[in-house]
Amino acid sequence: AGLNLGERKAKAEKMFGLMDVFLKNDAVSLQKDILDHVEFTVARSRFNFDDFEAYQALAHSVRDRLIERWHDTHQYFKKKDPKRLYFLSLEFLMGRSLTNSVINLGIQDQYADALSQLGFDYEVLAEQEGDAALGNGGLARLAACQMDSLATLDYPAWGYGLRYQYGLFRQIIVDGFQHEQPDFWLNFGNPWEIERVHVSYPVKFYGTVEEEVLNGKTCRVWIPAESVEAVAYDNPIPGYGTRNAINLRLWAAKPSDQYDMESYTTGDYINAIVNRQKAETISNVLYPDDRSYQGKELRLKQQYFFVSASLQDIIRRFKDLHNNFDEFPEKVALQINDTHPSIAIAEVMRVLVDEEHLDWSKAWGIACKIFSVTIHAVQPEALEKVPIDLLGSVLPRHLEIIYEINYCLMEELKKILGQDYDKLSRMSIIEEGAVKCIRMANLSLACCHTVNGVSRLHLETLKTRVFKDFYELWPQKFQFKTNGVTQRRWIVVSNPSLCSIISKWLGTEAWIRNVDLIAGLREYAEDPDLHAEWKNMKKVNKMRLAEYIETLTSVKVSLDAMFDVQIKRIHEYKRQLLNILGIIHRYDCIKNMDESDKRRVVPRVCIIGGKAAPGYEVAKKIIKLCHVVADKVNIDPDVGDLLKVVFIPDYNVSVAELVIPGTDLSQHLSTAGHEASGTGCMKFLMNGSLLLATADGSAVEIAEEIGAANMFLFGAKVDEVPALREKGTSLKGSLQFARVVRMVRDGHFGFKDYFKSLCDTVEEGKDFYLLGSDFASYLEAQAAADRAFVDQEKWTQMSILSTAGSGKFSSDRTIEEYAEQSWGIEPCKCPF
Ligand code: 8GP
Repeated sequence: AGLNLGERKAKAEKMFGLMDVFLKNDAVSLQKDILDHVEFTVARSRFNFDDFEAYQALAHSVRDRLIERWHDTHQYFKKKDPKRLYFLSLEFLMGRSLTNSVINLGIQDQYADALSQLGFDYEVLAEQEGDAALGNGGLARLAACQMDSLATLDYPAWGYGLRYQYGLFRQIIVDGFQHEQPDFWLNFGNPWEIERVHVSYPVKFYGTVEEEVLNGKTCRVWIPAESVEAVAYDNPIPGYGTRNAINLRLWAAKPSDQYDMESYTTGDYINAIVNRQKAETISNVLYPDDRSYQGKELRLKQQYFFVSASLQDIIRRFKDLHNNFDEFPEKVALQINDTHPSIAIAEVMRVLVDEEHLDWSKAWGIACKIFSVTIHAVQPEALEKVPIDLLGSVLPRHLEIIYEINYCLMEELKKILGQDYDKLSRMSIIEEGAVKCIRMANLSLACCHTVNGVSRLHLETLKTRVFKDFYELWPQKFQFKTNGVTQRRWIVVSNPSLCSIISKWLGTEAWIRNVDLIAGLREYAEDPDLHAEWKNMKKVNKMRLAEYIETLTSVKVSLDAMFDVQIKRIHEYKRQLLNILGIIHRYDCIKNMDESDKRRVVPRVCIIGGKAAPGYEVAKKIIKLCHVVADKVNIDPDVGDLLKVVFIPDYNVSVAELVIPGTDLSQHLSTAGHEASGTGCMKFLMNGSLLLATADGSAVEIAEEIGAANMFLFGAKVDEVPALREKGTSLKGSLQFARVVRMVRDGHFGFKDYFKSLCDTVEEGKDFYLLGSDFASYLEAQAAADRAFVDQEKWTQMSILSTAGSGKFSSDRTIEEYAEQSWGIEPCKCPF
C-alpha cells in the first residue's frame, strides 16, 4: 500500500535477495522442533504426551518446513511474474497430508530417526491423522493428484476451493444398511492449513440491479442485499524433488463486518446475530451427490461464493503488478473443474464491464482467452442446470449478463445455422421448459477456448452425443487429456516395498519424477529374482490388508486366496450388482460341487467398498445385498476358505492406500460408454494388480499400453450398447443370470421384499445397464482370471507388466498436456 508499481517491484526484488534456508533437517534439529511444538503449540509437557499429541507436534514441525518453501516459492513467482494457472474446483479430496508431505520434502528417514530416539514410531503417528475429504469421488481425487503434479513440475499454479466444515459423510454400516454420519474433520484442529485472517473478501448476494449514468454512459449497477465474508485458509502443496510448494486456497464463510444497522437500531439484537451466523452456513457442508444436481439455492451460493472470492484474489494479484487488462490473458489461465464453477464466466464479465468499465466486446474477448473447462461426466443428466428464478434472485446481475451472453451466442449461431431452431434451442444457454433453466455447460462451451474430455473414449462421447452440436460448430475447441494419478501418493507413500523394488531394479529413483522410466521393468518381467521379491511384496501388503479386514469385520481371510477388489462410489452404472451376482454364481457353483471339484477352485476374497449417495435408494440396496450375501457365504462350512465376501465400510483415500497395494485383481465394470475415465484402475495398475474391466473410459488406453493379453477385458463395446438395449434380451441372454437373480428374488439371502425393486432394475426390458447381456462374458473373464492365478509365475509376470505399463497414467503427463495445450503456462522453478 502506498507504493507505486515500480516501487513494489523493487521491494519484491530486495526481499528476494534476503531469501535463505533457515530450518535444518538433521535428526537433532527435528527433535528439538517437535519438542518445541509439543510444549508451545500443543501445550503439553514434553515429559508427558501421547501419540496423538506427538502427531500434532510432528505435523506442526512439517508445516513449518512447508511454509518456508511456500514463502520462497511465492516470492519467486512474484519476482518472475509468469503466467499463472488458477484451478477452480468445488471439490478436492486430499486425504492425509503428513506422509505425503514428508516424502515430497525428502525428509522421511530423518523424521523417523528423530522420532524413534524420542520413543515414538513414525508410522504409528501417521495413522493418527484423519482424512481431509472435501470431495465425493473421482473428480475430487483427480484434482488432488493434479495439485501434486503441478507442484512437482514447478508450474506457477494455485488451487481454489471451499473449506467445508463437514466433508463427505462417514459411512457406518448397521445390520448391513448404510447410515451417514457427519464428518466434522476440523474437531481437533487442522495443522495443514494456515488461516489468513487478513486475506478476506466480501461476497455479495441478492438485491436489485439499477441503472446509473456514469461519465455520460448508462450502466447497470448491482445493489446487493447481503454480504458474506470469505476468509482464506491456505494449504501448502509441496512438490517432490523441488523446493517449490504451491498453494491450495480454500475459502470459509464468516459473517460480514458490515452490521445490519437496521436490526440493531430497531432493537432486534438477537435476530441480527442469528442472521449473521447464518452466513457461515455457506461453507458448512459438501453436497454428497456425485452425479445429480438439485438446483438448490445453497449450492448456487457455494459456487458463487468461492468463485467470487477467488476472482477478487486473482485480480488483486494481477493489479499488484499490472494496470492494463489487455495483459490479463498473458498472466492468467482459469481452469474450470467440471461445470460447477462456471458462474465464474459471468462474474469475470461483471467485474470487467461493471467495475473496470471495459466495453462488452473487449471484456468478452478477454474472457474467451482465459477460460478452459474439463468435463468429468458422460450422462447428460449430470450437467448442472440452475433454475432462472433462483439465479435471478441470488445473483440478479449475473442473470442479466448470462442473457446478454446468450443473445450474442444466438446471433452468432443464426448467422451460421440460419433458421435451424431445434439446434438453436439445444445450444442455447437458456433451457425453455416447465422450469426455465440456465445450462451451465452451455455457458462454459460458449466461452471456454478449450473443452476437455478425460479419456479418448470420453471425448468421442462428448463429440458424438453430449455436445454434438457444439462440436460440429467449433471442433477445434474439443480436446482430451487422459486422466492420471500421482505415483508419489499411489506408489511411494502407499506401497513402500514396491517403491524400493522399482528403484532397485531400475537402479534409480528418477522414476518418481519421471515415471516413463518405469517401463524399464519390462526387461525383467521374467526374472526369477524379481518374481521372488514381487511376490513377497504382494504377500506383505496382503497381510496388512487381511489384518485390517479382520479388525473391521471379524472375517478371517486366507493369504493364499486371490484378493479381488472393487472399491469406488456405488452406482448402477459402475455395476457393483454385476459383481455381487457373479459372487452368488460362484457360491452356487461351489455348493453344487463334489470334493474333488472343489480342490480345483481358486479361493477368492471378494472385497467391495464404497459410499452410496444418501438419497440413492438403489445404491443403498446394493450395499445391503453385499452384506446379506457375505453373511450367508462366510459361515457356510461347504465353502470355507474357497470364498469370502467382505464389505469395507467408510471407503476413503487412506483406506484406498491400504487396500490397493494388497489387491491381486481389481474390477472396473461400468457399462461401456458410462465411465468418463476412471482413475482407480490406474492406481491398481501402478501397484501391479491385474484389471478385470470393460472396454470403457481409460481402460481402453490401459489395454493399449500393457497389451490386452495382460488384463481381463469383457462385455459389450460402446458401439454395441444401443442395439443391445433395443433388443432387451437381458434374461434370456444368460440362463445363469436368470438363476442368480431368481435366488435373490426368492429370498435365498433373506430380505425378499426389500430386494424386489433391485431385482426389477435388471429385469428383461428394464436392464438399462446391460447386466444380463454382459453376464456370460463377465463369468468368462472371471474364469480366465482364475486360470491365470493358478500359474503364479505367469500371474507375477502380468503383474510386473502392469506396473511397467502404467507410466502413461501419471498425472504428471496429464498436467504437462494441460500446460501446453490448454493453459499456456511454463515451469517456474524456485532456485534454492
Ligand atoms: C468422475 C468420473 O465419473 C470418472 O470417470 C473420472 O475418472 C473422474 O471424474 C475424474 O475425471 N466424475 C465425478 O467424480 C463427478 O462427476 N463428480 C461430480 C459431481 C461431483
